[in-house]
Amino acid sequence: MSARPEIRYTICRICAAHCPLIATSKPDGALALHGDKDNPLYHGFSCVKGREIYNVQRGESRLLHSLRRLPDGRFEPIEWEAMAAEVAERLARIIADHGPRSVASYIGTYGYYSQPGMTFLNGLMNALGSRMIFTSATIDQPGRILAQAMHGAWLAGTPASDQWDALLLIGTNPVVSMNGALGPNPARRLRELRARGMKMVAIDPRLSETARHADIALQCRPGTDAQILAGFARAWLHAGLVDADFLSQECVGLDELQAAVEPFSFDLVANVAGVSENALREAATLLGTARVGAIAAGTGNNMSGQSTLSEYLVLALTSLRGWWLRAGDEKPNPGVLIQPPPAVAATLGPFAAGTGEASRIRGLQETMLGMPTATLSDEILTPGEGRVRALIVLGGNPALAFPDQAKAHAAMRDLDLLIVVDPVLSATARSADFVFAPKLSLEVQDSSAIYELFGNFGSPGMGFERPYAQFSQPLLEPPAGSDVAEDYEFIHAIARKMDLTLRIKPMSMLDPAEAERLSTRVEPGDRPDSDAVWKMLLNGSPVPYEEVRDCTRGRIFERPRVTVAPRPDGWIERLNLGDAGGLAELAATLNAINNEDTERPFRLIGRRMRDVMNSSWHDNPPQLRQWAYNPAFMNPGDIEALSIAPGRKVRIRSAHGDIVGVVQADPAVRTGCVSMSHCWGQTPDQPEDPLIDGSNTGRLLADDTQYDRVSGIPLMSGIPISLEPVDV
Ligand SMILES: Nc1nc2c(c(=O)[nH]1)N[C@H]1C(S)=C(S)[C@@H](COP(=O)(O)OP(=O)(O)OC[C@H]3O[C@@H](n4cnc5c(=O)[nH]c(N)nc54)[C@H](O)[C@@H]3O)O[C@H]1N2
Ligand SMILES: Nc1nc2c(c(=O)[nH]1)N[C@H]1C(S)=C(S)[C@@H](COP(=O)(O)OP(=O)(O)OC[C@H]3O[C@@H](n4cnc5c(=O)[nH]c(N)nc54)[C@H](O)[C@@H]3O)O[C@H]1N2
Ligand code: SF4
Ligand SMILES: [Mo]
Repeated sequence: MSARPEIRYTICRICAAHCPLIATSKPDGALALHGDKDNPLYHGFSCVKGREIYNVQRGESRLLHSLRRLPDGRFEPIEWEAMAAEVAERLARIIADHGPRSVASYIGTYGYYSQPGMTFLNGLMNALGSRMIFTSATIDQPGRILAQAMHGAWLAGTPASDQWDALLLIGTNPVVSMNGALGPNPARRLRELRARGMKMVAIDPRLSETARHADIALQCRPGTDAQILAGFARAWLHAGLVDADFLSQECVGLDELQAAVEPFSFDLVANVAGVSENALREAATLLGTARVGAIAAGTGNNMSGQSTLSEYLVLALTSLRGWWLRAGDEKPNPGVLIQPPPAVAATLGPFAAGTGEASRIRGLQETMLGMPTATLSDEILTPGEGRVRALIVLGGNPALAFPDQAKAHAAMRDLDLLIVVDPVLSATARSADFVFAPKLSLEVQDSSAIYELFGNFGSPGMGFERPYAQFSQPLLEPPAGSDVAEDYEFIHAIARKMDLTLRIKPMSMLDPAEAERLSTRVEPGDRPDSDAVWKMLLNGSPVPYEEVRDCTRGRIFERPRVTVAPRPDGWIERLNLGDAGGLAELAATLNAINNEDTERPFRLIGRRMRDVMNSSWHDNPPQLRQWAYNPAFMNPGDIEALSIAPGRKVRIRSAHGDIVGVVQADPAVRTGCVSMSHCWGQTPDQPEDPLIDGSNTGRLLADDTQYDRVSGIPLMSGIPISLEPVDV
């Protein structure tokens, strides 16, 4: 019998879905990766980004050593523990001179997907006494979490997708982005649900890969989601298509909501949003007559000027229909690695979104999501007490990702100390004083816990709808001759040199007393291995860590059934449909109805591209087969009217800046819109070839002119622009 290649299992942590992958060794020792057909939730799903992780992790751009900047600007390799000692010394000096607030951290995409690193970095910031913790969440979909402060959070959560008669998707394209609503294999789930009779309405200026399966697709003008949702609320209230029992028992503020949505007749909304009155009416009826349904939104509505407002209306509409799990319903996932909120039919909140630390910028403040990231550049560049002087970046790339790219790049350069944890010399790392080269996913332990956690944030169809979990063990040693360690080891080495004790909290969202009880002290002299760290992160997990650790192939766990309990007697909190701030913001949209900009007649809208994740690994050929840059997708009619040939370059100008893009015809894009992905291009000090590097749309965005009053997320989609052909 010939030897069969050994089959092993891992997890892709490129995006939220954390797909299980099967790894087999090729004769040359390389790993071939593919999806797991027998997996009960993913059913073999994987994408090219995941199947390429071996190649990118073993690719030429990977850093095999940490780097220190020399006085002449060049980098030299440095042994990582020695680097941690130098970093510690410089941080101590900065704190002595400027106070703890002068030290900030920024956690980007791979900070979230490297939970040991993120938790240790948060622990270090707490130990230093700085609340200047920034994450990508406040330039992403911050309203999704922060609107719950205004509306309240329904503890029992949302019904599972097999219950839905209808789904409303707003500004999200889960089939490509895995952004929730349809679980970990969205295309398949959508097919199954539609075969069962589920109807779908999509609101998106582009007929996206998901929206094209909708029964009704509302290809709206960007930035008109709140008006459309207000129109739905009005229609439901007029027609009595609301859950009157739920409203009377669980909600307050109905009269205020009713008054606030009254001006939003479909006649007016059709005009504002540029969609047909008939389609709006049909969509409202389809959704309003569904017994159980779900509403999920994404970056589209959050980035187009109505983040908290549109998400507040998502919650209000969900409550009008009573689309929450109710007493007696079974909770689909009682939890494996993550403690779910208590299964009771009751409301937590409303509560204050702000949580303490004031930003020095634009009167904004810290929220549950940390400090407002769109203020970080100004926190660095603006002189005065508390100015940020040192920044630790974990798995993020501000120089390509932040709105107002030129300012963000200048801010990175202005810091006294920039430390970047990144496997490549990213656009941001090029400005760093120290770059730490981490171990990568195939070389470390990992788990499905983060996707399970995302399922507890109150958005339907996010996370696992069954008690599923997977744990992965390292499949590879780091490359020969490398000097790498895990993100958390580096952060802990800094703490050790500064003689700081770190408190490591579990990943679950817990009340403060419980979080304190389940947190672990890591002393300077400790050397926790990865196993010990995961045990800390999963402390208090519904299934004990030891039972899950060996489950390297994802599976569904036997868990006792959990039924939602009725609201306990004396519980006073109720969902608030009448938040004054939110409704005032809705009223203000009535004044902004004729915002035509004749100088800038087009609107730049955001999108994600299937084969790349934000700025990561744009140098891997199999991921660039379809697009090696980020085209400016436009409706063919617009291209013809402008007499630009597809494939030609155009100068794209906003009120803030300009870039050159490459035009690509796409009939799915609404007339008047230019659909372009983010995190491409170069920093402003480098030449940028749009056909090779792509174009950085962040250069077109201002971070300080139009922004959300709660999270500070600036206008990042629906940007007024002009287009002009570029002569070669
Ligand atoms: N104009 C515009 N701007 C946008 C957006 C938009 O739609 N339009 N979207 C915004 C959104 S939603 C987001 S989330 C942000 C993204 O903002 P960021 O998270 O700051 O940007 P990323 O490109 O995701 O940065 C990921 C970094 O992690 C590194 N990395 C990859 N693998 C690993 C790993 O295993 N470990 C570590 N430590 N690092 C790793 C990559 O090399 C890369 O440098 O961009 C925002 N910016
Ligand atoms: N392949 C891939 N997957 C990714 C990423 C990636 O870069 N590549 N990035 C990851 C990240 S960081 C995030 S945050 C998630 C985001 O996940 P999603 O929110 O699903 O992001 P997109 O796929 O860009 O879908 C946003 C949709 O909003 C539409 N849109 C733009 N403006 C408006 C508007 O004003 N109103 C409405 N209603 N729609 C609008 C766009 O046309 C687009 O189809 O995806 C993640 N997944
Ligand atoms: S969908 Fe996301 S997690 Fe799954 S293989 Fe692709 S990049 Fe990896
Ligand atoms: Mo994001």
